[in-house]
Amino acid sequence: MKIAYARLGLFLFLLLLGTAEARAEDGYELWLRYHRVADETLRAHYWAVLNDVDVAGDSPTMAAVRDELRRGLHGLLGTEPPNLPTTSQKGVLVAGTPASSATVASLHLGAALDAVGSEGYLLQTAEVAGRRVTVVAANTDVGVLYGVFHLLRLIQTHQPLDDINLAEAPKIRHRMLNHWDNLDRTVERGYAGFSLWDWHKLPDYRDPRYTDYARANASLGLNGTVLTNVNANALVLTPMYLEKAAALADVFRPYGLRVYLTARFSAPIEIGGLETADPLDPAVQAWWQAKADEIYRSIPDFGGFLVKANSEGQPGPQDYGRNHAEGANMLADALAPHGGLVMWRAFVYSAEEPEDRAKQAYNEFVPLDGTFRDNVLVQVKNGPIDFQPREPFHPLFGAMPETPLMMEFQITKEYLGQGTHLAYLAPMWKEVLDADTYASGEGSTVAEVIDGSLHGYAHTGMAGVSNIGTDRNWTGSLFDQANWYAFGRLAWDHTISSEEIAENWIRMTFTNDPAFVAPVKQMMLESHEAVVNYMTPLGLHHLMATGHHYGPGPWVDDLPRADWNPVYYHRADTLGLGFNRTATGSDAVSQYFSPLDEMYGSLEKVPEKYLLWFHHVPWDYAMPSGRTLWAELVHRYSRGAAQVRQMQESWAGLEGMIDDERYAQVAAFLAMQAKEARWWRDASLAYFQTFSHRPIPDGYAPPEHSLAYYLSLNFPYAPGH
Ligand code: GCW
Repeated sequence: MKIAYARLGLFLFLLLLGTAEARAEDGYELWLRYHRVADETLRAHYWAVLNDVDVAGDSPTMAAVRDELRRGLHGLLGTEPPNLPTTSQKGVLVAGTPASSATVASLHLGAALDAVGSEGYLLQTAEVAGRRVTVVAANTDVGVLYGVFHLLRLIQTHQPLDDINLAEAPKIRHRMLNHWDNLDRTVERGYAGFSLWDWHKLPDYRDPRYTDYARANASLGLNGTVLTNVNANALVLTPMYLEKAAALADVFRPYGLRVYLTARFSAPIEIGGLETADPLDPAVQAWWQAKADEIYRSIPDFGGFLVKANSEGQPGPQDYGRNHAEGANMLADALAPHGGLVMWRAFVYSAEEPEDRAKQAYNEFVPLDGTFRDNVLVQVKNGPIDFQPREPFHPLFGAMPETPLMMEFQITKEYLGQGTHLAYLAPMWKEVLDADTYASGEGSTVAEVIDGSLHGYAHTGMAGVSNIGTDRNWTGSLFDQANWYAFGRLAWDHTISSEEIAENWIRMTFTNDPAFVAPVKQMMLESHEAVVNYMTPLGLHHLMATGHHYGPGPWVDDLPRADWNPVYYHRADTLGLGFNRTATGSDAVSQYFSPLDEMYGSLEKVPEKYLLWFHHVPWDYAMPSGRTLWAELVHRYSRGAAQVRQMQESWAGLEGMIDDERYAQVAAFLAMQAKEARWWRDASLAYFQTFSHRPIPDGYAPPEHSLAYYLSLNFPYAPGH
């Protein structure tokens, strides 16, 4: 079926879709849930404004635009206008670029379009020949696609389409998902089934789900995806797998989504038959150059390599006495002729080094500032340890003015309740993005570092470790969809509030009913703090059980490396609790710019949320609340557990407002979360009490079981490991 590029009446435009199949409410649609606008007046308004649809251009991307509009408008508006009298003035929707659409060209949007760049768009109400026109205009087809998703969002969230005047452009250039997906389809830290990539059936079978994945990412403006785990397998660089990756790239291309792969540093040995992977060896360099040429022959717009090197056992340049820049630059040189990038991770900490793990990446990378090639970005986790429920921002942000630093967030909730707990992560990410590094005096936020405005980086990026898998609802838990959604929205524009993102998501995913939206938004906004409270309050960190990281394990002290043990991080003893990172301890505070070094280093001035991150604090220390540290700890753990019970109650009050299927799954998961929050609280307090030797204060329940009971729990097959 070929759609004419000329103007079509909405009725005709939608008719060409055919009949929509009824779908069960299983979460598959994500936030792209285009269900009928029930309010007839509003629907009549949309019918009037969008009475004709004029989508110009015949590229695959414009075909995707037409497909999405048809799907969206068909679902939201139905095939026939409501029985209400619509306004006499019928409008037209025009979507295109000045090159593809005569109407767009006639509007002379030059300067405004210049300002939104190659991926941005304008969404405007205009008048052409006396007729109201709603214009989605961009410089490129993918910009048009992003704009159309925005328009659909306005309708999904029931915004009227009068006098729109929006200009949108991404603040960050490389907006990436990182899949920690293995070639055998297991997913490291994945809690939503197996990998979406069915390598065995690729390239011949292109699961339609790949297209829906691309649609979802494009709806957020994500433009890159790393298909494979950073704990990399060199096989993905062999011809057989490159052909498979190329098939995925073909599916994703119309949606503006580029494919990247992880490069195992020792690949020249493993699949190239060389004796070494030394980055300064000419044969090694030639091998990577030939490999890059080969990749670009099948994936002409290949994005580049993401690399984890000399970290947790992965091979790297240090195996040959070379530094991270020498390793990254060698790969960068191979990719440069093709315009490819290297995203080199800064998540390194050495097995031999006795230094505080929180300090090691900074020590390793700051001296290399300015020595990386132009097509290298250094990818830094949000905090200096490892995706904990709360960490202060990583001190590398602001400390490498000559090297583009990109942000790595973890969307999958390895340390925040994994596949079931409701934890909306936008507030956690915003806390980091909005943190002031003081790198160039007051007002130098982490966001300004990574969006390039502070140091003028040529490349800017944000990566999110994916939480997506084969589960029908994509993310295992429905509320984990909100984290994929929030990551994408923040990668596009880090200034949007957590609240606005949550509100959009709830309306698009569930319903616009304010009686549902308000309490659910409240739950979401408080959920991250609840997790911090029942797992790691007051700056505690890395207390999860070994390996799978499921459940509490603050007592673990027998792992081969000191810094894999929770006891390394909490340092509980009879005197107190917490890691002394002040000048009398590891002096990690000195890696922060003034006045943060002094603030974090002072017991009086350190923000309470980071107290035990930076200080070893006596059990009877008087907290701002008037409680002792011990009593405050009991209070926080108890509050976290209570917050979850509160969420459960709020949700119970919403029964009947959405479909039973999704309601029931959330209710069941909240019940699990309540049980596990209590487990976290009780196990942690039972354990810390063996050091504090103080009673549980009046009014707080004692742990339900003995410490021995919690120690005996064992989950050999917890997922994601
Ligand atoms: O968070 C830790 C995880 C590892 C992961 C590592 C990393 C991919 O426990 O599973 O490995 O970080 O980020 O490299």
